[in-house]
Amino acid sequence: MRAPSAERPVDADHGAETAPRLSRALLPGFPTAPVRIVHLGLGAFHRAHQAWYTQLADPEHEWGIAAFTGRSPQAATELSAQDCLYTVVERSAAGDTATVVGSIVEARDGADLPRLLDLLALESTAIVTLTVTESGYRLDTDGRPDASDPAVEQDVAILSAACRAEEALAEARPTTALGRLVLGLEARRRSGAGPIAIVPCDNIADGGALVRGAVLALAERVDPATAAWIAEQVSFVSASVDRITPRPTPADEVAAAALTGCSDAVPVVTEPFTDWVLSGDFPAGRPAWERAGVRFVDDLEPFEQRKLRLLNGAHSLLAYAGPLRGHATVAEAVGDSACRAWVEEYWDETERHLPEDLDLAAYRRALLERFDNARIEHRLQQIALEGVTKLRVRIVSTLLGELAAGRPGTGSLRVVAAWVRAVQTDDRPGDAAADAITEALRLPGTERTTALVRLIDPRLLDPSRGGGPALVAEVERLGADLVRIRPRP
Ligand code: CS2
Repeated sequence: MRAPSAERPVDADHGAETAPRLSRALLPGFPTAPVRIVHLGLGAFHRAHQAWYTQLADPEHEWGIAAFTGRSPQAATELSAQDCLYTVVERSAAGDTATVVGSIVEARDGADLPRLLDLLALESTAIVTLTVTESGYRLDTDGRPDASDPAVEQDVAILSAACRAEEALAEARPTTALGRLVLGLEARRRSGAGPIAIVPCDNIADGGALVRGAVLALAERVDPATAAWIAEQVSFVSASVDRITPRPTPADEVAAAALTGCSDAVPVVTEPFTDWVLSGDFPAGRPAWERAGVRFVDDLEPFEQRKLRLLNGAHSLLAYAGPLRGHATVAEAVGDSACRAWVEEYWDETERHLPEDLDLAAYRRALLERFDNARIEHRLQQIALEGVTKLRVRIVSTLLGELAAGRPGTGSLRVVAAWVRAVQTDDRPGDAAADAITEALRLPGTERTTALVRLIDPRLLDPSRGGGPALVAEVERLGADLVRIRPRP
């Protein structure tokens, strides 16, 4: 759903170099709101989405965001140097418009745990939002913290020591997102600051319940008292989030300065379309996000499944099949009639597993229009990252549904086949499961394909579910097809 835009005046004469840097002193209308939201995972998507919505919904400036980075402190340093103001450039096929956003009031290195703990211990902090990527939750296929991940196990040890000894809390340095969250929640429990809402905003299904289960499982291993408090006091909200936001490039700075007349070292370019659907309770209050077009629903599943399977699933298909045909961006790939036909085939198949009352024909038309927007340079390489986690969330349910119905699931199997091909190229996409992929790649022929399919989901090899050797053979056949059909010059 498109929310109204809060545009700033533009001055096309200014260039990025000569223009004054964004600051709250320079621009009137951006008072620093008190922190009431903590965000984990400060990146372009958070800034183009949740922070953008918060500004639009909160003209009274009552809801400030303290945003913590993930691995590198760089985004916090750059944003802090301009009082946390930044430009959102909305790029449509027709042109650009710019909005300066000021709802982030503090940008912090994710390793600044003393500040995180201080904020979560305050009653005024009402919400924690997260964008840590699908694989950043470090879950196994059952949705529990992945015990084979050394960072998870290290955090269990750190948190166990910290939670049992009062004084050590401020000294603890967990490194995973959920480890940091559990530490922050323990600080809140000790301070008696009361209930809070956690809102995962990544492309995961039933994120509230998933993250609740994972946080409780982690807390259980650390300290049952912490777990009991979380179970009682913390609300986990599910979200479907949507706004195509490519990784920023240096050219974005020039575009932003031309629009606002201010220089901005960290602008973000995004599409005009945006959507946010939420389901769950906010026991300590929330911004009136509905003013900005956010929808609150009792049943999120149809919305999130439509988005994850149709938009994100097609993205993954293009991300692996597109480069095999010489394409670098979504717009290029979807402009190739072969790729487009594969997307349509995959969508036809997926539709059978989605509720009928979702106006899927209109949704699909709108998606093609968004993908066709060549002014948004959405790189396939960016989407291709973390294929194992993404395919599990985006593709597997449709594929298993097709197999259960006695059909071959060619549309979704092609995505698996394209991924299997893509991980065998020199330019292999990055993945948290890189070691397991490397191990699989050492195997010969069909054993290799089988191991890679198993990594996506072992159920695909289960004959009682319609999987097994015939499915693996089909993956190989579809993969060979993908590389046989070369792009026309
Ligand atoms: C993309 C998403 O990188 C990816 O995996 O599919 O980031 C996609 O652009 C967003 O979910 C759109 O809302």
